[in-house]
Amino acid sequence: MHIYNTDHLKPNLRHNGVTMNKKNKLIITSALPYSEAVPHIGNFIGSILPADVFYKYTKMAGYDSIFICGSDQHGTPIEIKALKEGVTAEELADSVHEKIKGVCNRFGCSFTYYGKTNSESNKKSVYEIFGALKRNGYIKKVESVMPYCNIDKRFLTDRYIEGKCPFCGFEGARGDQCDNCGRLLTPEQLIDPYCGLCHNRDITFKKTANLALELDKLQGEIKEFVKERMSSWSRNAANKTISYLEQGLEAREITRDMKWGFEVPEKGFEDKVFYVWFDAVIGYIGITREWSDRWEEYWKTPDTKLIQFMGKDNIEFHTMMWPGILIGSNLGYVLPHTIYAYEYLTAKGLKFSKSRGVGLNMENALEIADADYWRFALMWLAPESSDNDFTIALFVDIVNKIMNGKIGNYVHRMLTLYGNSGMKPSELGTDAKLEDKIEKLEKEYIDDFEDLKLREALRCVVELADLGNETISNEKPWEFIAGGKIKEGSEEKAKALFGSLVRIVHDIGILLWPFAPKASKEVIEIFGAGEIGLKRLGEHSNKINVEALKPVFSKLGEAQLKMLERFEEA
Ligand code: B3M
Ligand code: ZN
Repeated sequence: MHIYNTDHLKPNLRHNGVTMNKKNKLIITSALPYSEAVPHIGNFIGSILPADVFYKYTKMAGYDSIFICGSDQHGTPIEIKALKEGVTAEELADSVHEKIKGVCNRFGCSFTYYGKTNSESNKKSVYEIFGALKRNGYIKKVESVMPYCNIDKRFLTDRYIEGKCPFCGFEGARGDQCDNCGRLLTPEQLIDPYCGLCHNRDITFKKTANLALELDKLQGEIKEFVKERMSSWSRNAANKTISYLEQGLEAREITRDMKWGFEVPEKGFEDKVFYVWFDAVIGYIGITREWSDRWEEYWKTPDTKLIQFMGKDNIEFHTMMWPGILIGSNLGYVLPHTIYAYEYLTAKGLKFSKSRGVGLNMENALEIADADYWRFALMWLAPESSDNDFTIALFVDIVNKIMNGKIGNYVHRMLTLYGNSGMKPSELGTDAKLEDKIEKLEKEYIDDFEDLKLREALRCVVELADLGNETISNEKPWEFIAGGKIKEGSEEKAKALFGSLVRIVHDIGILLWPFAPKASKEVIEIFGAGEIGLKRLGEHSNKINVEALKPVFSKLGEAQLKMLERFEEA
């Protein structure tokens, strides 16, 4: 499944499976984090981080790409948390939004724009799309009975009613979804429901009318869309979607009996708001619209590729409801090209869930170690094809043995050797056998990215360091040096060997960029400033400022280990 065009890369780095000749625009998105709390690192690895890593790659490769993300601000949890804290929902959502934006920034994320769903531009998009869906005959009024808590005196929307899942039997399933099997639910489906606020069972089901999106009418077109695109999705996204489609789609309510959200512009529904997921997916468009007047150039160009990263619990909304909204409104927006859903990164068998309060959040994480360490280690463990368990011991091993032990060590050893050799950059040559191996690994790195195997791409960077370390051990470059210069008679061999080994340092600097941007910059600056791009691979002999060498990565210290242990008990 080769999806992108790599024509603009050096011939030796071109991707084999080129399927297009035209340079497509790319919109890369991450699922929008709820601005209810700062995400835990398990949420971060589930979508923002891989989206950012991939976006950085596309920039290095020269694509016309934008990276859109933002805070998902509506919904019951935020309304209720604000109620408890004595602030308005908007105040809470905006203050947490600023925090998330800040911490993502400190994590080195390079969003083209980080917006929020509760914005004027998103409201415009929501109303336009809703209007079109209505005109096109895909909105109907549905009467339903909704649970009402007689103690709290409010409707218990979505997750504020809990009970047993009718599908898997999980206790603590919520009114909108079961956290265990991932199935979407309606409150009436819950067995033995209780109020998620006061935990009482004094619940009455009351009649209320809402508006629903007629996904059943769109089923045929959604099926076509899924069939056509599925081959470039992650397997979990494809499989889940197929099984949902086999069961048949039903109309889904897009309005709710609550106050916090966009009010519904429809007679008789003025006291309701749009359902959070309706304006959240449209948020991808609304946020781009706030970013720039050029938003339509991306969203309405038919060959734009929309590449969406998310956690596996967001699959159904993105593969059925979201395309249903786009197809039904028929306003010329592109449909998702790639849906890439991550499995869960668990900690001691638990999901790093903000609602359940387990695990490290992004802010705590940065107090312990710099962003590069987390980015690298999390991508190393990225749960691409199955759930993965995060442990402190693994984190320590990745930092100490791989980042410091393999990469940091190689960069340092090799540049020190080069510094001792007295060679000028222009004297560096190439060792044909080594160059072959380097280029093979670099090509693999690109292929992996093009196939969205991000953790495999990271492994290529480490293999490059392995190649360098092994070559140093076998070829003993220090034996070519005496008295601060290359020994007479071995110039040819030394130039070739040093040249390729220094190239490895330089190229590691470039290829690290998506994963560890700060370290990448530091390495690249030794070779002269300028933009980091794949075109620069192998261009290591213009300038080498060995004096600028600093440790790229260091081992975790005692104090850091102590802080980590604290979280292990949490
Ligand atoms: N906020 C759910 C989540 O963070 C939701 C994603 C919205 S994407 C449009 O898991
Ligand atoms: Zn209650």
